[in-house]
Amino acid sequence: MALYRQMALIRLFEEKSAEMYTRGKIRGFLHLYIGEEAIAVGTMAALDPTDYIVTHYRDHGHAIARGLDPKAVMAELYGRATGTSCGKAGSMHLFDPAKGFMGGYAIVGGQLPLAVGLALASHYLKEPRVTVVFFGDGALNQGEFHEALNLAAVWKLPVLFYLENNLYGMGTHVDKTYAGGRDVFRAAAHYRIPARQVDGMDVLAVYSAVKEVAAKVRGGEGPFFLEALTYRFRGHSMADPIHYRDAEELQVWEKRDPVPVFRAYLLDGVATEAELRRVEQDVEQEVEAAVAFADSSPLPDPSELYRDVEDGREAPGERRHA
Ligand SMILES: Cc1ncc(C[n+]2csc(CCOP(=O)(O)OP(=O)(O)O)c2C)c(N)n1
Ligand SMILES: [Mg+2]
Repeated sequence: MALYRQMALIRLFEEKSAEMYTRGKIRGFLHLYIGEEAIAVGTMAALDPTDYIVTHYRDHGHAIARGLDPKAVMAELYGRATGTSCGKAGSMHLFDPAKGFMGGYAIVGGQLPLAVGLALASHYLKEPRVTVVFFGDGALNQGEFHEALNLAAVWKLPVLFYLENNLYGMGTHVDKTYAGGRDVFRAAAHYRIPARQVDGMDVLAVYSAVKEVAAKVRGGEGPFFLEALTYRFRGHSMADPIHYRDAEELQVWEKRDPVPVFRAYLLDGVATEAELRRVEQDVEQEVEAAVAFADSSPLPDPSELYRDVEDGREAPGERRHA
């Protein structure tokens, strides 16, 4: 039930974000995680609170599943001072080191070397910490993807490379950009990193897979590569009219929508309709509260402009997230 609640929360949060973007309350970029919720929710449930998460710009689902407050996340999307990064980072750069959430990153693949660095630190400090780094199929062809896998393997670092293969990078199908074929997880074999696929539309399958492979990584076996097979139901960003994919393909994947599929599973002997409704009402209230919080929060004061920015103007020790 907790897994269902989180998936329903992320779905509704994303739908509400789209609405608020259309109303002009959220500006700039907005990339929705709708369709991929089972990955974030199943994964975070299987990790330890001390683990590190590093991710890409499609990061709202990961952040909420990791326990960042939806109010602070919505306020960040709105650019308000009460947001996770004081309203100065926005949708693509959610961040909360207290939760081990080491950031969403906008540069495709840029998070991979950062994750290897975090894992190197854990290795030196002998901390039993796993660094999980999410990336999309679009990151596969970046040089730093290979650099990161290679170094992690050479140094046997505790990092879980986590590919969310949703078949598209912006408007381009993975078959047109990646020469290695559909079983992308095989890319890890070149670096002798063990790898497997998981059904990214099945929250329980994700949970079991991550439990198993995170234990290996934590136990000192070196990196692991997990490929979750998934699909994004919306465009790349709010600016994308999705003319490039056919309606039939979407229909096939929508039948596997992780939220209603798991709901039906629960109804078959785990929960009653009334219990599920209560969860959904609860989630609606939580999302409404997040919107109300963002709406009533102030914009950052202009005097904040240079705080937390690496331009040498701030006094040492002044940084909030230090
Ligand atoms: C280095 C770099 N090149 C290009 C872009 C522009 N860009 C933003 S998202 C994206 C596609 C990434 O697709 P994928 O990794 O599959 O992630 P998804 O959006 O499917 O979650 C591109 C090319 C970028 N942000 N960074
Ligand atoms: Mg993709």
